[in-house]
Amino acid sequence: MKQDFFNVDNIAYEGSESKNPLAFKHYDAGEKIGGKVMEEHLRFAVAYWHTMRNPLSDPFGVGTAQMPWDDGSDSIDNARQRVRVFFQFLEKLGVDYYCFHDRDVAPEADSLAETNAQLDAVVATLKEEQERTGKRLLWGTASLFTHPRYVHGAATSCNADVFAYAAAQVKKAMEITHELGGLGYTFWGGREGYSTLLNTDMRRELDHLAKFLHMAVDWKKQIGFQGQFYIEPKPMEPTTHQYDSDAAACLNFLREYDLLDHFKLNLETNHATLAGHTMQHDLTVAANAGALGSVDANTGDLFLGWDTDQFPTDIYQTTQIMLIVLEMGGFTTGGLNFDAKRRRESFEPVDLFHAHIGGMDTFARGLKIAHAIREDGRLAEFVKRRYQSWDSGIGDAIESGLAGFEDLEGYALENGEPVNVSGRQEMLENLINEFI
Ligand code: XLS
Ligand code: NI
Ligand code: NI
Repeated sequence: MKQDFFNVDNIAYEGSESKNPLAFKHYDAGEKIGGKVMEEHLRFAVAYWHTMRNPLSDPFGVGTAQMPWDDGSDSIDNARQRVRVFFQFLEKLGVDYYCFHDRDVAPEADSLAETNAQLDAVVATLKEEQERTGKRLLWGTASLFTHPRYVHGAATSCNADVFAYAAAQVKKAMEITHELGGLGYTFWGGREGYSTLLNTDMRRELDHLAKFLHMAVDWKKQIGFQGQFYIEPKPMEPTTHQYDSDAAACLNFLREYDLLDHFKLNLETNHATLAGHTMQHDLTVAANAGALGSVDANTGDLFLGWDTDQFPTDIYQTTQIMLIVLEMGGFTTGGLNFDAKRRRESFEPVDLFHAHIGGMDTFARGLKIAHAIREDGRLAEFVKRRYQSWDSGIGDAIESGLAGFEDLEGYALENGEPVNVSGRQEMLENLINEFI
């Protein structure tokens, strides 16, 4: 592509002394942290929907984003032009992965057949650009929430025809993800939930959702798609209650319907906090189940109670995330997808760079700090010692199933009042701050 719409050079690492706003201060793709270079640890991805398609509108005002490359039409030429600009952006930013919804890349036509044909046409351009640049698809997905047909949900719609339509759409989205060599496929249940229980048969809707996912698993086998399936939890918005509300709810659903072997979770920071959890909490729940797959890297606003999808800037938070990612041995198929948008006031194309540079540098620092905390070892050692009563004696007997209530009564009568020691929360908070 000849025309450069950004007027920005490739973003380089200049080190922490640099005052250049269009440079990395901490993210140095090739720098080794532990056994791996930073780009392999962090596996950043850019979200097509926010970067290329989000006009930055809000409930009170129209979009403000300047997109000089976009003629505003639903033509295939325009869709292809966006793809080329997007890859130019990935190249300049130095990010290797991206994620998209089917409807982000190609417009919906009057019939499903026509829509699929349009999608194929744009996928050919995506493929060309992937081959030209070596960039890869971290995961694909289908938008089952934008079109009015999904007003009552998709797989959980009261209308069986809508279920069928959604199945056809996901089938196609899986096929193009496969064709593009995608490393994963995400299910976010945009409208899989309810606005009121007065009109809802929850049991039936959940059974249908499970059927839908089983069909997807079958289709995956049939087409030989080896990528990882993810479920992305979110508690609410657009619906009052979403069935995939948090990590624990998703895991319970997957276990109940015998789907756990086929799915991992894609956790989003702003969704965890909307659910009333820290991201650290949801990550830990998923990791404990061996189901932590990928991360939608963003953050919410302390004062706004909705999914504001802001770029991560909080080093404390990225440190907590990277502590858990390092503890599980790093990402395999997943990565850090910036499911994040600029503020409505940041409408110039160059702001896309500032936003991503900030997110990447914040995660680079989180990675370095988390690695240093692990090398230091005091935190892990403290936790290990806190549970040492379980390593021998009565604790060991309980854990090994050798003691029952009677044995424990005998032990407690003999042992007298247990002696506790402090949890030292403040000391540990100070310890973390030593590294930040
Ligand atoms: C919306 C979700 C969505 C998914 C992909 O809140 O985060 O963007 O990541 O459908
Ligand atoms: Ni997301
Ligand atoms: Ni979100």
